[in-house]
Amino acid sequence: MRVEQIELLHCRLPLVHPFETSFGREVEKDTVVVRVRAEGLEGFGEAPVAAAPGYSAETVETCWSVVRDWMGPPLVGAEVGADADVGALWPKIRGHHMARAGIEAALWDLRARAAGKPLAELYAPPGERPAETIPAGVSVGIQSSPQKLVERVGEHVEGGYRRVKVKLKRGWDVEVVAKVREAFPALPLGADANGDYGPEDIPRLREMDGLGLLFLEQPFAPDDLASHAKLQAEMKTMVCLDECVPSFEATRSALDLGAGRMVNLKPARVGGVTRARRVRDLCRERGVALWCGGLLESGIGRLHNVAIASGPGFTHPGDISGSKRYVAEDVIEPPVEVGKDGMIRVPTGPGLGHAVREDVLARYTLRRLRIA
Ligand code: OSB
Ligand code: MG
Repeated sequence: MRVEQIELLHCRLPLVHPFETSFGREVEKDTVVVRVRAEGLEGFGEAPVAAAPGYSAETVETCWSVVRDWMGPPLVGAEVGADADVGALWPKIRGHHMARAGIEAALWDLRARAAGKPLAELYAPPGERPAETIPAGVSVGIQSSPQKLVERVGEHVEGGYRRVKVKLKRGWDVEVVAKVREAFPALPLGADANGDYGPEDIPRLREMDGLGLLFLEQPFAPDDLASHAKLQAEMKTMVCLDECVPSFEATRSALDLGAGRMVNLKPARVGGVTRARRVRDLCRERGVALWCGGLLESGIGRLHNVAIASGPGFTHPGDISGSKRYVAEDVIEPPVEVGKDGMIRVPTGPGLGHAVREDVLARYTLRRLRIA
Protein backbone atom coordinates (compact mmCIF):
# COMPACT_ATOMS: atom_id res chain seq x y z
CA MET A 1 0.00 0.00 0.00
CA ARG A 2 1.20 3.48 -0.85
CA VAL A 3 0.82 6.03 1.95
CA GLU A 4 -1.13 9.08 0.73
CA GLN A 5 -1.40 11.26 3.78
CA ILE A 6 -0.42 11.45 7.40
CA GLU A 7 -2.32 13.56 9.88
CA LEU A 8 -1.50 14.45 13.48
CA LEU A 9 -4.16 15.60 15.94
CA HIS A 10 -3.07 17.28 19.14
CA CYS A 11 -5.81 16.28 21.56
CA ARG A 12 -6.44 17.34 25.14
CA LEU A 13 -8.67 14.94 27.05
CA PRO A 14 -10.10 15.97 30.42
CA LEU A 15 -9.32 13.24 32.97
CA VAL A 16 -12.13 12.18 35.32
CA HIS A 17 -9.60 11.92 38.18
CA PRO A 18 -6.37 13.93 38.32
CA PHE A 19 -3.40 11.56 38.00
CA GLU A 20 -0.53 12.30 40.39
CA THR A 21 2.87 10.63 40.28
CA SER A 22 6.31 11.44 41.65
CA PHE A 23 6.88 13.67 38.59
CA GLY A 24 3.70 15.71 38.83
CA ARG A 25 -0.04 15.96 38.61
CA GLU A 26 -2.04 15.78 35.39
CA VAL A 27 -5.64 16.99 35.23
CA GLU A 28 -5.90 16.61 31.51
CA LYS A 29 -4.07 14.32 29.14
CA ASP A 30 -2.44 15.81 26.08
CA THR A 31 -1.76 13.27 23.39
CA VAL A 32 -1.18 12.99 19.65
CA VAL A 33 -3.53 10.87 17.56
CA VAL A 34 -2.10 9.75 14.22
CA ARG A 35 -4.16 9.02 11.13
CA VAL A 36 -2.60 7.54 8.00
CA ARG A 37 -4.52 7.32 4.73
CA ALA A 38 -3.83 4.90 1.88
CA GLU A 39 -5.90 3.42 -0.92
CA GLY A 40 -9.25 4.59 0.40
CA LEU A 41 -8.56 3.26 3.91
CA GLU A 42 -7.36 4.92 7.08
CA GLY A 43 -5.51 3.66 10.10
CA PHE A 44 -5.29 5.15 13.60
CA GLY A 45 -2.43 5.18 16.06
CA GLU A 46 -1.44 7.27 19.06
CA ALA A 47 1.78 8.82 20.28
CA PRO A 48 0.91 9.10 24.00
CA VAL A 49 3.30 11.97 24.66
CA ALA A 50 2.45 14.50 27.35
CA ALA A 51 2.41 18.27 27.54
CA ALA A 52 5.45 18.22 29.86
CA PRO A 53 8.72 16.23 29.69
CA GLY A 54 8.02 14.38 32.97
CA TYR A 55 7.82 10.65 32.38
CA SER A 56 9.95 10.95 29.25
CA ALA A 57 11.75 13.67 27.32
CA GLU A 58 9.12 13.50 24.58
CA THR A 59 6.33 16.07 24.51
CA VAL A 60 3.60 17.09 22.09
CA GLU A 61 6.00 19.69 20.68
CA THR A 62 8.86 17.25 20.06
CA CYS A 63 6.45 14.81 18.42
CA TRP A 64 5.04 17.56 16.23
CA SER A 65 8.37 18.82 14.99
CA VAL A 66 10.01 15.45 14.43
CA VAL A 67 7.05 14.16 12.43
CA ARG A 68 6.72 17.41 10.46
CA ASP A 69 10.41 17.71 9.62
CA TRP A 70 11.78 14.17 9.68
CA MET A 71 9.37 11.28 9.91
CA GLY A 72 6.41 12.50 7.87
CA PRO A 73 8.04 13.50 4.56
CA PRO A 74 9.75 10.13 3.79
CA LEU A 75 6.55 8.30 4.73
CA VAL A 76 4.27 10.07 2.27
CA GLY A 77 4.39 8.18 -1.01
CA ALA A 78 6.21 5.25 0.56
CA GLU A 79 5.13 1.70 -0.07
CA VAL A 80 4.31 -0.04 3.21
CA GLY A 81 4.49 -3.75 2.78
CA ALA A 82 3.86 -6.81 4.87
CA ASP A 83 5.76 -5.56 7.90
CA ALA A 84 4.67 -2.28 9.46
CA ASP A 85 8.18 -1.70 10.83
CA VAL A 86 9.03 1.83 9.89
CA GLY A 87 12.70 1.36 10.76
CA ALA A 88 13.68 1.17 7.10
CA LEU A 89 12.09 4.55 6.39
CA TRP A 90 14.04 6.35 9.09
CA PRO A 91 17.34 4.53 9.48
CA LYS A 92 19.08 7.62 10.88
CA ILE A 93 16.51 8.88 13.36
CA ARG A 94 17.35 8.20 17.00
CA GLY A 95 14.94 8.43 19.89
CA HIS A 96 11.45 9.93 19.54
CA HIS A 97 10.05 6.51 20.32
CA MET A 98 6.51 7.66 21.02
CA ALA A 99 6.28 9.61 17.76
CA ARG A 100 7.61 6.58 15.90
CA ALA A 101 5.27 4.24 17.73
CA GLY A 102 2.23 6.40 16.92
CA ILE A 103 2.91 6.32 13.20
CA GLU A 104 3.74 2.64 13.27
CA ALA A 105 0.50 1.87 15.11
CA ALA A 106 -1.51 3.72 12.46
CA LEU A 107 0.23 1.63 9.78
CA TRP A 108 -0.56 -1.59 11.63
CA ASP A 109 -4.22 -0.57 11.87
CA LEU A 110 -4.26 0.24 8.17
CA ARG A 111 -2.79 -3.13 7.27
CA ALA A 112 -5.11 -4.98 9.62
CA ARG A 113 -8.14 -3.26 8.08
CA ALA A 114 -6.90 -4.00 4.56
CA ALA A 115 -6.49 -7.67 5.51
CA GLY A 116 -9.85 -7.77 7.36
CA LYS A 117 -8.08 -9.02 10.49
CA PRO A 118 -8.06 -7.81 14.10
CA LEU A 119 -4.85 -6.23 15.40
CA ALA A 120 -4.61 -8.93 18.07
CA GLU A 121 -4.09 -11.52 15.37
CA LEU A 122 -1.31 -9.52 13.69
CA TYR A 123 0.45 -8.79 16.98
CA ALA A 124 0.48 -12.40 18.26
CA PRO A 125 3.57 -14.49 17.46
CA PRO A 126 3.30 -16.25 14.08
CA GLY A 127 1.09 -19.33 14.30
CA GLU A 128 -0.23 -18.48 17.78
CA ARG A 129 -3.67 -17.27 18.79
CA PRO A 130 -4.55 -14.24 20.92
CA ALA A 131 -6.80 -14.69 23.96
CA GLU A 132 -10.47 -13.70 23.78
CA THR A 133 -10.27 -11.64 26.97
CA ILE A 134 -7.51 -10.08 29.05
CA PRO A 135 -7.45 -9.32 32.78
CA ALA A 136 -7.74 -5.63 33.66
CA GLY A 137 -5.33 -3.86 35.99
CA VAL A 138 -5.27 -0.29 37.19
CA SER A 139 -2.69 2.27 38.26
CA VAL A 140 -3.84 4.54 41.08
CA GLY A 141 -2.17 7.92 41.53
CA ILE A 142 -1.02 9.61 44.72
CA GLN A 143 -4.02 10.82 46.77
CA SER A 144 -4.57 13.54 49.36
CA SER A 145 -4.41 10.99 52.22
CA PRO A 146 -3.75 7.27 52.75
CA GLN A 147 -7.46 6.80 53.60
CA LYS A 148 -8.42 8.31 50.23
CA LEU A 149 -6.04 5.86 48.55
CA VAL A 150 -7.58 2.90 50.35
CA GLU A 151 -11.02 4.13 49.20
CA ARG A 152 -9.89 4.52 45.59
CA VAL A 153 -8.30 1.08 45.59
CA GLY A 154 -11.51 -0.32 47.07
CA GLU A 155 -13.57 1.15 44.21
CA HIS A 156 -11.40 -0.69 41.70
CA VAL A 157 -11.50 -3.94 43.64
CA GLU A 158 -15.32 -3.57 43.66
CA GLY A 159 -15.19 -2.95 39.92
CA GLY A 160 -13.52 -6.31 39.36
CA TYR A 161 -9.95 -5.21 38.67
CA ARG A 162 -7.55 -8.12 38.94
CA ARG A 163 -4.49 -6.17 39.99
CA VAL A 164 -3.86 -2.74 41.44
CA LYS A 165 -0.71 -0.64 41.26
CA VAL A 166 -0.19 2.38 43.48
CA LYS A 167 2.16 5.24 42.83
CA LEU A 168 4.99 5.99 45.25
CA LYS A 169 7.16 8.99 45.94
CA ARG A 170 9.52 9.92 48.76
CA GLY A 171 7.35 10.39 51.83
CA TRP A 172 4.46 8.39 50.34
CA ASP A 173 5.64 4.82 50.50
CA VAL A 174 6.04 2.06 53.11
CA GLU A 175 3.37 3.24 55.58
CA VAL A 176 0.88 4.05 52.85
CA VAL A 177 1.33 0.76 51.03
CA ALA A 178 1.04 -1.07 54.38
CA LYS A 179 -2.41 0.52 54.87
CA VAL A 180 -3.55 -0.66 51.44
CA ARG A 181 -2.20 -4.12 52.14
CA GLU A 182 -3.97 -4.25 55.49
CA ALA A 183 -7.29 -3.36 53.84
CA PHE A 184 -6.83 -5.86 50.98
CA PRO A 185 -4.68 -8.74 52.25
CA ALA A 186 -5.05 -10.94 49.16
CA LEU A 187 -5.02 -8.31 46.42
CA PRO A 188 -2.33 -8.63 43.72
CA LEU A 189 -0.68 -5.28 44.44
CA GLY A 190 2.27 -3.46 42.90
CA ALA A 191 3.94 -0.10 43.51
CA ASP A 192 5.58 2.31 41.04
CA ALA A 193 8.04 5.04 42.08
CA ASN A 194 8.78 6.49 38.62
CA GLY A 195 12.41 6.83 39.56
CA ASP A 196 12.01 8.98 42.67
CA TYR A 197 14.63 7.20 44.82
CA GLY A 198 18.40 7.05 44.92
CA PRO A 199 20.89 4.36 45.97
CA GLU A 200 20.86 5.79 49.52
CA ASP A 201 17.21 4.70 49.81
CA ILE A 202 17.91 0.99 49.37
CA PRO A 203 17.40 0.18 53.08
CA ARG A 204 14.06 2.01 53.06
CA LEU A 205 12.91 0.25 49.88
CA ARG A 206 13.86 -3.12 51.31
CA GLU A 207 11.24 -2.57 54.00
CA MET A 208 8.67 -3.06 51.25
CA ASP A 209 9.70 -6.68 51.01
CA GLY A 210 7.43 -7.57 53.92
CA LEU A 211 4.28 -6.25 52.24
CA GLY A 212 3.74 -9.11 49.81
CA LEU A 213 3.96 -6.90 46.74
CA LEU A 214 3.82 -8.45 43.32
CA PHE A 215 6.41 -5.91 42.15
CA LEU A 216 8.23 -2.69 42.89
CA GLU A 217 8.42 -0.69 39.65
CA GLN A 218 11.19 1.69 38.64
CA PRO A 219 12.47 2.74 42.06
CA PHE A 220 15.56 4.53 40.68
CA ALA A 221 16.43 6.93 37.88
CA PRO A 222 16.10 5.64 34.31
CA ASP A 223 19.88 5.39 33.77
CA ASP A 224 20.67 3.79 37.12
CA LEU A 225 20.70 0.10 36.20
CA ALA A 226 23.27 -0.66 38.91
CA SER A 227 20.98 0.37 41.79
CA HIS A 228 18.14 -1.68 40.34
CA ALA A 229 20.44 -4.72 40.17
CA LYS A 230 21.65 -4.15 43.72
CA LEU A 231 18.12 -3.87 45.10
CA GLN A 232 16.88 -6.88 43.13
CA ALA A 233 19.71 -8.98 44.57
CA GLU A 234 18.66 -7.98 48.08
CA MET A 235 14.91 -8.30 47.68
CA LYS A 236 12.51 -11.14 46.99
CA THR A 237 9.84 -8.80 45.56
CA MET A 238 10.23 -8.56 41.79
CA VAL A 239 11.81 -5.30 40.64
CA CYS A 240 9.85 -4.25 37.54
CA LEU A 241 11.49 -2.14 34.85
CA ASP A 242 9.78 0.74 33.04
CA GLU A 243 11.76 3.94 32.32
CA CYS A 244 15.01 1.89 32.48
CA VAL A 245 14.12 -0.07 29.35
CA PRO A 246 13.34 2.29 26.46
CA SER A 247 14.44 -0.18 23.77
CA PHE A 248 15.00 -3.83 22.98
CA GLU A 249 18.74 -3.44 23.57
CA ALA A 250 18.24 -1.67 26.90
CA THR A 251 15.90 -4.46 27.98
CA ARG A 252 18.43 -7.12 27.08
CA SER A 253 21.21 -5.24 28.89
CA ALA A 254 19.07 -4.71 32.00
CA LEU A 255 18.10 -8.38 32.14
CA ASP A 256 21.73 -9.42 31.63
CA LEU A 257 22.68 -7.24 34.60
CA GLY A 258 19.92 -8.65 36.81
CA ALA A 259 18.31 -5.21 37.16
CA GLY A 260 14.84 -6.72 37.45
CA ARG A 261 12.81 -9.88 37.19
CA MET A 262 9.76 -8.25 35.61
CA VAL A 263 9.20 -5.92 32.66
CA ASN A 264 6.45 -3.37 32.10
CA LEU A 265 6.29 -3.27 28.30
CA LYS A 266 4.86 -0.14 26.73
CA PRO A 267 4.95 -0.31 22.95
CA ALA A 268 5.13 3.50 22.79
CA ARG A 269 8.19 3.60 25.06
CA VAL A 270 10.18 1.14 22.96
CA GLY A 271 9.34 2.74 19.59
CA GLY A 272 6.37 0.74 18.39
CA VAL A 273 4.82 -2.68 18.18
CA THR A 274 7.49 -4.22 15.93
CA ARG A 275 10.10 -3.53 18.59
CA ALA A 276 7.69 -4.38 21.41
CA ARG A 277 7.18 -7.81 19.88
CA ARG A 278 10.94 -8.40 20.05
CA VAL A 279 10.97 -7.38 23.72
CA ARG A 280 8.04 -9.71 24.37
CA ASP A 281 9.83 -12.60 22.63
CA LEU A 282 13.01 -11.94 24.63
CA CYS A 283 11.15 -11.95 27.96
CA ARG A 284 9.31 -15.08 26.94
CA GLU A 285 12.54 -16.88 26.01
CA ARG A 286 14.10 -15.94 29.33
CA GLY A 287 11.05 -16.65 31.47
CA VAL A 288 10.84 -13.03 32.62
CA ALA A 289 7.51 -11.84 34.04
CA LEU A 290 5.88 -9.44 31.59
CA TRP A 291 2.85 -7.19 31.41
CA CYS A 292 1.63 -4.38 29.19
CA GLY A 293 1.78 -0.90 30.69
CA GLY A 294 0.12 2.28 29.56
CA LEU A 295 0.60 6.03 29.24
CA LEU A 296 -2.95 7.23 29.89
CA GLU A 297 -3.76 6.62 26.25
CA SER A 298 -7.07 7.51 24.68
CA GLY A 299 -9.13 4.57 23.43
CA ILE A 300 -7.05 4.44 20.25
CA GLY A 301 -3.73 3.73 21.95
CA ARG A 302 -5.51 1.57 24.53
CA LEU A 303 -6.96 -0.75 21.86
CA HIS A 304 -3.48 -1.24 20.40
CA ASN A 305 -2.32 -2.16 23.94
CA VAL A 306 -5.25 -4.56 24.43
CA ALA A 307 -4.31 -6.22 21.14
CA ILE A 308 -0.68 -6.89 22.01
CA ALA A 309 -1.47 -7.87 25.61
CA SER A 310 -3.87 -10.56 24.33
CA GLY A 311 -1.03 -12.56 22.80
CA PRO A 312 1.17 -15.16 24.50
CA GLY A 313 4.11 -13.98 26.60
CA PHE A 314 2.22 -11.62 28.89
CA THR A 315 2.24 -13.29 32.28
CA HIS A 316 0.44 -10.74 34.50
CA PRO A 317 -2.44 -8.25 34.25
CA GLY A 318 -1.21 -4.90 32.94
CA ASP A 319 -2.11 -1.23 33.37
CA ILE A 320 -4.97 -1.63 30.92
CA SER A 321 -8.15 -0.24 32.42
CA GLY A 322 -11.63 0.62 31.20
CA SER A 323 -12.17 3.91 29.33
CA LYS A 324 -14.27 5.39 32.11
CA ARG A 325 -11.37 5.16 34.56
CA TYR A 326 -9.69 7.90 32.48
CA VAL A 327 -12.30 9.93 30.60
CA ALA A 328 -16.04 10.57 30.67
CA GLU A 329 -16.24 10.10 26.94
CA ASP A 330 -13.73 8.12 24.93
CA VAL A 331 -12.78 8.69 21.30
CA ILE A 332 -13.82 5.13 20.43
CA GLU A 333 -17.23 3.45 20.28
CA PRO A 334 -17.91 1.29 22.19
CA PRO A 335 -15.46 2.31 24.94
CA VAL A 336 -13.11 -0.25 26.52
CA GLU A 337 -15.13 -1.96 29.25
CA VAL A 338 -14.16 -4.08 32.23
CA GLY A 339 -16.63 -6.86 33.01
CA LYS A 340 -17.72 -7.78 36.53
CA ASP A 341 -15.21 -10.60 36.27
CA GLY A 342 -12.43 -8.05 35.72
CA MET A 343 -11.87 -9.04 32.13
CA ILE A 344 -11.68 -6.90 28.96
CA ARG A 345 -12.96 -8.35 25.70
CA VAL A 346 -10.38 -8.40 22.89
CA PRO A 347 -11.96 -6.97 19.71
CA THR A 348 -12.42 -9.39 16.82
CA GLY A 349 -13.37 -6.92 14.06
CA PRO A 350 -10.83 -5.63 11.51
CA GLY A 351 -8.09 -3.28 12.74
CA LEU A 352 -8.80 -1.58 16.07
CA GLY A 353 -12.18 -3.34 16.05
CA HIS A 354 -14.02 -0.35 17.55
CA ALA A 355 -15.18 2.71 15.60
CA VAL A 356 -13.38 6.03 16.06
CA ARG A 357 -15.78 8.78 17.15
CA GLU A 358 -14.87 11.64 14.81
CA ASP A 359 -17.19 14.02 16.69
CA VAL A 360 -15.52 13.38 20.07
CA LEU A 361 -12.07 13.48 18.51
CA ALA A 362 -12.85 16.83 16.85
CA ARG A 363 -14.16 18.29 20.13
CA TYR A 364 -10.87 17.56 21.91
CA THR A 365 -8.55 18.47 19.02
CA LEU A 366 -6.54 21.65 19.56
CA ARG A 367 -4.69 21.59 16.22
CA ARG A 368 -3.97 19.41 13.24
CA LEU A 369 -1.01 18.85 10.95
CA ARG A 370 -1.49 17.24 7.56
CA ILE A 371 1.38 16.11 5.43
CA ALA A 372 0.44 15.68 1.74
O1 OSB B 1 4.90 4.82 35.05
O2 OSB B 1 3.52 3.38 34.34
C1 OSB B 1 3.84 4.57 34.52
C2 OSB B 1 0.98 6.85 33.41
C3 OSB B 1 1.67 7.86 32.78
C4 OSB B 1 3.04 7.81 32.77
C5 OSB B 1 3.72 6.76 33.36
C6 OSB B 1 3.03 5.71 33.97
C7 OSB B 1 1.62 5.79 34.02
C8 OSB B 1 0.81 4.80 34.72
C9 OSB B 1 -0.63 4.61 34.29
O3 OSB B 1 1.18 4.19 35.70
C10 OSB B 1 -0.77 3.80 33.06
C11 OSB B 1 -2.16 3.81 32.49
O4 OSB B 1 -3.11 3.58 33.22
O5 OSB B 1 -2.29 4.05 31.27
MG1 MG C 1 5.85 3.00 35.50
